[in-house]
Amino acid sequence: MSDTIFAKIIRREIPAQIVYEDEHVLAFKDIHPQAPVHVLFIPKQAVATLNDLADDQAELVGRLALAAARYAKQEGFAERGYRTVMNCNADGGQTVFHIHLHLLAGRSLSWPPG
Ligand code: DGP
Repeated sequence: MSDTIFAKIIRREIPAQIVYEDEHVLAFKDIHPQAPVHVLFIPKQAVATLNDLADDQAELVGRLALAAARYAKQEGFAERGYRTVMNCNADGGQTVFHIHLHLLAGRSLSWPPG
């Protein structure tokens, strides 16, 4: 499996503003925030894209969603609202090939995204 910048963050080889960690999930602030709150939730187990997720890895994405929702509640913006996004491949705008759930909040987000 090819190494990515997120694998380096998991191994603490490069710094990141980590906001949450457990056995399976790491969450840190996006380096190019697109909203006042922009956090990336990643599995510690590397999967390149959503296309590569196996049937027996469903839990892995569920954990990202649960961790993001918990963070939204903890930080007090769950009721006001937020967006979670997982980009896939070129047309989806994916640039880092280790799946990640974007959590965006802190402003009113327009739809559809560009
Ligand atoms: P995507 O385009 O969906 O693959 O999102 C990748 C995100 O990762 C993008 O919003 C910028 C962020 N990112 C890229 N490199 C780094 C890094 O070294 N540190 C942090 N914190 N975020 C990064």
